[in-house]
Amino acid sequence: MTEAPPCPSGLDRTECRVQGQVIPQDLLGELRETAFDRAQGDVLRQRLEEDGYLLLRRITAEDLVRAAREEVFGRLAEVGEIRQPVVEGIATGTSRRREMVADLGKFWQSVSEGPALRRVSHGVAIQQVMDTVLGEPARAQDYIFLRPSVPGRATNLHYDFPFFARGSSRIYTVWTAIGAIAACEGPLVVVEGSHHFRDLIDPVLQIDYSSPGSGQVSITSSAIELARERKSRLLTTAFQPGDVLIFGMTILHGSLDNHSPIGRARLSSDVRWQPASDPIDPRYVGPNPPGTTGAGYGELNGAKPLDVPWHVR
Ligand SMILES: O=C(O)CCC(=O)C(=O)O
Repeated sequence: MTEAPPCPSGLDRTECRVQGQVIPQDLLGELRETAFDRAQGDVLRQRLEEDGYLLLRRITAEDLVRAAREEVFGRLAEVGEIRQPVVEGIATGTSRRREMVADLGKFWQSVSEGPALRRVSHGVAIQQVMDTVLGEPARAQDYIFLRPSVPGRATNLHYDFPFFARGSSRIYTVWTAIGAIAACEGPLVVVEGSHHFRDLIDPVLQIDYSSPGSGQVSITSSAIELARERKSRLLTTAFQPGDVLIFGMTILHGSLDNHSPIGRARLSSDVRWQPASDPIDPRYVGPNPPGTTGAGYGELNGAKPLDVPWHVR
């Protein structure tokens, strides 16, 4: 991958910001890496249980990741949002998507279903990883959350339960870095030990996800204060192309701020995986998945033209 780093590579701690604030050094930590070995499913499961997540480096080959990046950013360049050369992912700050596209949801579905992207998000490499992690054949939902996150966009801390609570009770998110993501480009962040915060998790598990009003629990108060009060840390890393972070439905996660000084969009995908033998939530599978609300791909933040900021899921 040829993109030049916009801020120092590696985890430059001074570049880690959340909700507009630099994370104090004592509240910041690095996600622990695990080596992927197909013969060591037990070790992976134990680590997932302990840490609440698995960080596996460079799972998908770099040429496939690059092709996916070029495909997605190429589509966004067509609507005036990304500059050439598209692999650099530099946002123009403007958008012609509304004028050029009749249906924003359909447009986003077509980007989200690009063949090069799918070779990464649903490819052989991640399939092998998830078969190994689950210890049985794994299946991915078809619906994909593709996130070109420009400066000004970030994801608040949240638990994924009850969002993906129908179907299997053994669902994992596989979040994939589609290109390098430096500390200033809004990498994923996990709250250390938050898979044990019973006072937060238990009420989340009580949510009646089948009632129309039920939504996701998003922590909009200060992430830094939350880490301090709980004697925890915000864990992140400088992601490399093809890295994956795997986690369950009950760990607090979100993103750091993207404050790239050169306006680079951070590109990632997240997809839910589960044992193939478990029932699957019909909202997220099939040729036209209805999605959580029934609006299909149109309900996703990715469907919003890149000139719109967001600070929610
Ligand atoms: O990539 C992000 O900003 C958030 C990802 C996320 O919330 C997820 O993978 O569940």
